[in-house]
Parts: sequence; C-alpha cells; structure tokens
Amino acid sequence: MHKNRLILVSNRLPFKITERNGRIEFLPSSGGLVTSITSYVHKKNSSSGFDQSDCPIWVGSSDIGKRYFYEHFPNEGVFHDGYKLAPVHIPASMHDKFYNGFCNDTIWPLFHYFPSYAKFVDEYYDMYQKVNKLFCEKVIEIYEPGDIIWIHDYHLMLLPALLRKKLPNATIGFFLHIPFPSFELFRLLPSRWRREILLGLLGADVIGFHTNDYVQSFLKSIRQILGYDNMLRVVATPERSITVDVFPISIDYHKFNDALLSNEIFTEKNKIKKRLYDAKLIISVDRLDYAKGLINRLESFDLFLSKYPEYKKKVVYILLVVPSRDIIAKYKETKSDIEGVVSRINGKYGGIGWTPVIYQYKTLDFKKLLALYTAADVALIVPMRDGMNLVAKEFVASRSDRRGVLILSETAGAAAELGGAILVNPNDRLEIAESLNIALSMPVEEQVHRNDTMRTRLREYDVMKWAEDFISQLLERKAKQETLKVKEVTGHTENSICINYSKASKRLLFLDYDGTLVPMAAFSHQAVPDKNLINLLTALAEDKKNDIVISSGRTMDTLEKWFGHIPVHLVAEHGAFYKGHGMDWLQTIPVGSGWKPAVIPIMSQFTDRCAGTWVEEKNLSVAWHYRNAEKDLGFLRSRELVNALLELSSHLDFQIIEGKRVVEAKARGINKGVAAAVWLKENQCDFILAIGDDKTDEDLFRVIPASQYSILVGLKQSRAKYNFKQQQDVLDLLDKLNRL
Ligand code: GDG
Repeated sequence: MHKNRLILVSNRLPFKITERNGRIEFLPSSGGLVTSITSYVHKKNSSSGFDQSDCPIWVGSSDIGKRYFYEHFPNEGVFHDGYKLAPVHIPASMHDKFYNGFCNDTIWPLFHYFPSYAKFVDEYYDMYQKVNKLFCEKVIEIYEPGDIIWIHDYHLMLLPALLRKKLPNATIGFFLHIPFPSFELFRLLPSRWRREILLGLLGADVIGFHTNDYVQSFLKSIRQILGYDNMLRVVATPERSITVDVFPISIDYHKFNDALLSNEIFTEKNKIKKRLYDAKLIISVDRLDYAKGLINRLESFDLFLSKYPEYKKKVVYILLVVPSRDIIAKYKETKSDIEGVVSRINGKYGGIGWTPVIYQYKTLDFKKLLALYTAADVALIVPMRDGMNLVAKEFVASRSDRRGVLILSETAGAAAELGGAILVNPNDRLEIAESLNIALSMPVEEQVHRNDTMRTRLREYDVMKWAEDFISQLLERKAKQETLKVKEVTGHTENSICINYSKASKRLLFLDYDGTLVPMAAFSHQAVPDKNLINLLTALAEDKKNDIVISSGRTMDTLEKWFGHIPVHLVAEHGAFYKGHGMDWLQTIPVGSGWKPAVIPIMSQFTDRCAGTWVEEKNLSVAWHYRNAEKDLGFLRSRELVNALLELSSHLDFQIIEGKRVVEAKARGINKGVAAAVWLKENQCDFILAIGDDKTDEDLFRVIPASQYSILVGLKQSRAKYNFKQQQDVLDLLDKLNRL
C-alpha cells in the first residue's frame, strides 16, 4: 500500500557519487542543508522502523554522468543511507550558467547584501528556468498522490509554481536556507525575474524562512510587487491560501552534546590542547565564502593583537576554511586574499614557537571537527550575513562542559536565538577585537550562565522539532485549503442552483456591487456598470418571480444614478439606507451621524500623510480609500488609522469596517444583514442567493437561511456556503440563470 512519502528536492543530492577502481562510492556532502535534513531523516527512520519502500526520496543533481549512472543503476533505484536517490542530470553545458551563474553570481550575493557583486545576465536566468524545469520533470516522474514534496533553497525558487501547474493538488513546501533580503535589494532584480521568482515560490503551500526579518522582507516584496497582503502570515492569492512563517533550522542536539563522551573525540581534543601548551584557542569554521567575512575577521584579530599585546604567544586562532565554489572568480579572489592576510599576520606577530593563525583549507571528519569545537575557548563566528549559521549552534551544543564563549554576528540568523553569545556588528573590527578580549577573560560562571540559556533553547528546538513543525504546518495548511476547496462552486453546485432557481415561484437575489458585479477599479468613480451588466440585471429583474437587491457600500445618489431606471431594489452605505423599486429611500434603523466631525479630521490627516489616498464622506459613513497609495505605505498607514479610530470608537457611536484597501467608519448597528432582513421578512421566498466579495458581505451571509445559497467571490474563509474563484464567475452564473 502506498504511504505518504517525503520527497526532498535540493540542488545537490546528499552524497557525491563517484567511482573508484570500478566501484561506486558515496561521499557525504558537507553544508548546512544536508547536515540538518540527514539528522532528521536518520532519527525518523530509526524511530519508525526503517522500510525501504517508504523511505524519503531525495531529488538532486548528481556529479556522475547520466550514462554512467544508468549502467550502474539500470532501474534508477538506488538506496543509500536511508534515502532513495533520484538524480537529476544537468548537462555540463547548462550547469555553469545555472549554478555558477544565476545561483551563485546573482542570487547569492544579492540575498547576502553584496549587491555590487551580483551579475544580471539574461542567459543565466534563462538557464535557471531551464534547470528548474528539469527538476520539475524529475519530481513529476516519481510523484504519487499523497506524497509530500519539500523543496529546499535558492536554486529552485521557480520549482513550486512549475510543479503546481502540473500537480494542482500536490502538497508542496519550500524552505529558504539563506536570508531573504530587504525589498530594496530584492527589487534590484529585473522586473520579470523578480515577479516570476515570487510567483514561483507562491506555488508552495508553506514557505519557510529562518527568521522573522526574512519573513517580513518576503511579505513586503509580495505586497509591493504582486499586491498580495497577508493576514497573520497567511497570504490569500486568487487560487489558494499560503502560510509564510518562521522555522529556525536547528541541529541534532544530542549528537553534539554527547561528543565529549566519545573516547576518540576526547583524546583528539586533549591532543589539540597539548599542542597549544597554555595558549588559549580561538576557532572558526566556515565554507570559503565572501559572505562569511573571513578577511574582516582576520583583520579584527590583527587589531586585537595590536591592542592587547599581552596575548602574544598566549592565544592561537585556528581558521578552518572548508573548500567551496572555488571555480567562481569571487571565491578564488577571497581565497587568495585570506592566504595573504594570514601570512601577513603570522609574519607580523609570529616567531619560532608561535604561529598566531593556523590556517587549514580542508574538510575535517566529524570527530576532528568536534574535537576542535570542544577544545576551543572562543568560537569567532562573525559572518557578514548568514541565513542561520549552524556552526554557532553546533559549537554551543557540543559544550556539555558548559564552557567556551561564542562571539556571533548580529547579522547571522542564529543571533535571533542565541542571545547568550557576545553579539557583534561584523563590520566593526574594533568591536570584534574588544569582544575577543572580553571573551578570553570571561569568568567561568558567566560562561556557564550564557551557555546554559543557549543550550536549553537548542535542546528544546532541535532539528526534529524544526522539520516536524514545518511538515505539520504544511499538512495543516493543506487541510485548510481542502475545506475551502470543498466550498468552491463546482459544476454540481451550479446545477443544483439552476434546478432550484427554475423550480422556485419566488426568488430573492442579493448582489454586492464592487468586486462582485464589476471588477475593482483604480478609482471608485471608474467602476460604472456597462450596458451588458445593466441589460443582464434588467432582464433578471423583469422576471416577475424575481426580486433583485443591489446591496452596496455606495451612496444613495450613486446607486440611484446607475440603477434608478431599472426595476431593482437598492441598499446603500452598507445597509444604512434602502429603497424598494419605485419607492422612496428609507433609513434602515434610526442611528445618528454625530460622530462624523470627529472622524473626518483624523482620516484627512492620514490622507495628508499618505499620497494617493482620499476620504469619501457619505450620509452615515466615511471611507478612507488607499487603493492608489504606494502599496506598503498605504497598508502601514491603514493599520495606524484603524488604531487611531479604535480608540475613538470606544466612546462614539460608530464602528470600523475594513474592505479591500478601504477603512470605513459607519454608524454602529447598521450592516448589510440588517438591511437584508427587510426583504427576508416581507417575502416568502423559496429561492435565495446572496453574492459578495468583501468583509462587509459577511453580515449578509449570516442572515441567509442555511438551506439557501450564499457565495463569496475569492477563495477565502467565509460564512458563505460557497466560494467563487473570480468575479467573472458571478456574471457567468447570473447569465446562466437568466437563460433558464
Ligand atoms: C546554508 C546557509 C544555514 C563545516 N565544515 C565542516 C563541516 N561543516 C558543517 C558544519 C555545519 C555545516 O557544514 C555548515 O553549515 P552553516 O550553517 O554554517 O553554513 P552553509 O553551508 O553556508 O549553509 C546557512 C544553512 O544553510 C542551513 O539552513 O545555516 O546560513 O548559508 O553543519 O558542521 N562538517 C565536517 N567537516 C568540516 O570540515 N564534518
């Protein structure tokens, strides 16, 4: 029986597959993504009883050629270390422009706040699209309904939407391992690219980031570029609702905490200590990358030695740099710069018997790495920018002796969780130099105190929690979408509406105007009903069995001007006034407008502070429209306005309602539901249909009997019984009813 499998997708497989002496070898890849996911998968496999038929599938590019791979694994079924591996073969001709080009020469520098390093080359982006399509084909080939697809990182930002197009019902999560930059940086991408990247990501059901800052930058970018707002980090696109949230990646805490229990690590650690004699040890572990700020770090160490000469011969800095992307020009440059600075420092301060910086350009095995972590007095982890930085977490977790001091950049994602570290600005060499002095002379009790708080956090939110949290949010979002989908008007629902409409002897139709009968326009005066709409409404209203009520937030005058000449009934100002066809306007309930003089000046003030907004005064309501304001500022000001009005509404007789880019104050007690009651009471109807698109229509939906029909335009949670995907669906349905 098919189980819900996990399909992991990332640029690379978790192993380098190579051939040695005719035998295939699997070498684990280093790097944060693989370390974390593998810890999660191993724990999961061991707790659930490992079963190959149901183990996670990892889709990623492989170094080994396609032909070679098929010769060794003819049916492509290769299992290793708890995974089934599904390689994507990226031809060498494509790989360079995709990986070295768009991924690492455009996105990486831009997202790490090195915009001047970013290259904007059309061919790179074209190749990025092509490679994302190759990944899409591979996932589709192996996908089975019920699978959970979890896509990782910046190499595959177009993939969620590509998959969504082919697998509309699939459960798709996306996690970004690097920072999501501020909007001002993101917008540097050419318009088409940035739109496609955002839409690409929005193909997922859950989009995860390491920190709240990255979430906010992403939400701002989709608001500014695509016009999508969010409600408590849920983004409603016309098609689906998507969760955008914080999931700070973590580590397998116990694997690191138990390090000192291993004899080998313990012995190796002591060997390091012995070689240092009495000198204190500073360490850092980073992939070769300009974003890791290695030059700055070395220069800070230089400054430290010159400011605190008493540390000469008493401190050693082991700088471990893990080889990475060294065919890219900027990385080559970084490597030779590092080597230059290391020699300069060693030449300047060192001598026989003391080398201040011990530089190693290699990958250590796990035990040697842990020996280094546990031998250190100080971990100097000060990248310029880092999505998270797992080394910082690993260092703290490995210190079951509760000793050691972490110096960490405030611009690394990990800083949000590791408050016990000495946080520094990575550009401030003096601050780093001073921090080294503070760290090296920190009393043991303070070290213990700082480490304890961080270790508790790491123990409680480990990599299992991270992955489980992500997957459970993904399943939850999917379930919420399903409940909405169930409500979407299907062919079957439409048939039942038509049948009941035909059978009925007395029908009542409540129709909202803006966003329901006409699309939303830039200015409210532009949303004039056209001839087709007037003809359609007239035809429906002329049927003696029908009562058509246009229920709008518009003023009496506007509705009169547009619809006064056709046999429909009208409700103005969200229910404040109503008018039966051929009759006079009446006020629905006796409420006053004495609060208006207090509200209008506040709204006008906000108009002064936010260009493109305007105040519309009606009889029993006042609206502040911000649909033409700069999107982000408009939204921000609307929050402030709501706050200011809320305070006032506690002692004046009005209430606040929010519509699509409008904040409205209206006399307390009136709403579309109250006005609808006039017709519901008077008419004995056997068919009722209410359609609206806004929050103000929820009051209308509330009074519609459960056996009848209410429809919200847009796939959002609502009191309405059903949802339409788009405004045009309303006209199509009315047209159908008219033809019956
Ligand atoms: C990206 C983001 C984010 C390093 N050297 C050796 C070695 N490592 C392991 C470490 C750690 C991992 O590699 C490095 O992870 P980082 O998080 O520090 O950095 P990136 O590779 O740049 O990862 C980063 C991460 O994704 C996860 O989302 O934190 O911000 O850039 O696990 O232990 N492992 C071994 N020998 C080494 O020499 N065995």
